[in-house]
Amino acid sequence: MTQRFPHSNSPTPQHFPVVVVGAGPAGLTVGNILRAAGVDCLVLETGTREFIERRPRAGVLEEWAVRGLERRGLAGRLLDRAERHTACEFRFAGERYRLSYQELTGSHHWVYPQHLLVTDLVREYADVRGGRIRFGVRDVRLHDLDGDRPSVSYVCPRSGRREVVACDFVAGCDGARGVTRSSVAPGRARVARHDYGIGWLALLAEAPASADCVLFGCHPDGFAGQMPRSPEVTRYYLQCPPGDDPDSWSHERVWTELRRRLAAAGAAPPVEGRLIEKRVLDMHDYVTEPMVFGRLFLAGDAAHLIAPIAAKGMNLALHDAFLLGDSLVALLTRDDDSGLAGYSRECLRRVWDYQEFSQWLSELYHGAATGDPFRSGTTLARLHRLFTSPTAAAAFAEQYLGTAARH
Ligand code: RFL
Repeated sequence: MTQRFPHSNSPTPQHFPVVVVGAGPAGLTVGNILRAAGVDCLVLETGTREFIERRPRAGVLEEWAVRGLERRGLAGRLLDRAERHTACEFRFAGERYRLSYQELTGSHHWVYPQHLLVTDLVREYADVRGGRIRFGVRDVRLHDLDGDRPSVSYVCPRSGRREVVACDFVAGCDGARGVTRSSVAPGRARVARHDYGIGWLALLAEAPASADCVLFGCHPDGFAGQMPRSPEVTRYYLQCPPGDDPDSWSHERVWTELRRRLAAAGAAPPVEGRLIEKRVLDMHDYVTEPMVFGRLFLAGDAAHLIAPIAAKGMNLALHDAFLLGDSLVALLTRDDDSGLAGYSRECLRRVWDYQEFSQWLSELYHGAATGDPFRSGTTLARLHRLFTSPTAAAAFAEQYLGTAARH
């Protein structure tokens, strides 16, 4: 809950036009946009710089998102180092089916590990654009969000004292486990949730990928996915029961299942390597509506979570951040509030579109493993349709690349 301006034991409360809570892709992009326009802001982050620059997560970026970063001067290193992906491959019923989405949409994906993007964004924000950022903060609290003098307080890791920062706006970019969403008074936000009832064992292997593109294995024993990340590291997913114990997945068991579920005629088996990350994700989504509460603007996973089924979360976080950063600049430098007024509506259109695609794709991945012969039959029909109907393939490609002219 938002709290009254607290008693401060910091010597002089400071003021920033914008306080950004969270230094992930969303928060750092907002911060960079503000700094480029000469707007002062403060980013607060619970992790250390080293920690956020090493945390592996996403890797697939849609082309419009990279163009958005490029337009804001934030894609230099990414465009030098990222890999361009133009196709994906489905494997089912022992066969492989390649879908060249670039041919269908003229658009492609970029593969660039999230922690490298975060590293680039921190460097640009803090070292190049002179933005202020406090790492390792504790117990962040939001105050007076409904007034025109909100503030954010936090415990400083060095002094152990609570510092208070007055501001005009708070950007809540602190991800799924942050505090900004829960600072909204109960009853003011509608949180829509969806639970897939499925777990994914998320793995990172020290090994090159066995194919030049993303692989989706739709197998009666469960989904398996391969997502190239870099020449040395590959991400894999294996469907498992939600809440499964990652330790029950030995090295041998993981590679046996990956080989089995990704097997197809003429396909090379996955390249075995040391597993450097192994954790179970319980697949679920949520959407918070609206995304604005007084002077608090939520962005990215703080507002909406999308299971990594269609690799959409970081793309949505960037979409929100572009809109929020540009709208705050318009208001603070030109007194134009039109962007902020439409912020929530504009973000949510793409959010719901991507959530719907994710649900649709989930059935494609997991339907064959339900044990229900009816759902197995319809899943197989859906898969075949992608490779027999150019219209169905084009619709898939448009949604997978996020290229619809309007959401
Ligand atoms: P983040 O990245 O979680 O950043 C939030 C930051 O806030 C900090 N924080 C706080 N700071 C201050 N005060 C507090 N109280 C705080 N609490 C937390 C955190 O330390 C962190 O630094 O949110 P953001 O910026 O909204 O970005 C969202 C993306 O990180 C997320 O959607 C993606 O990682 C999702 N995702 C994928 N998205 C894609 O677009 N393409 C992909 O290929 C893709 N693969 C994935 C994924 C997510 C995965 N996991 C971890 C569920 C693969 C996986 C395995």
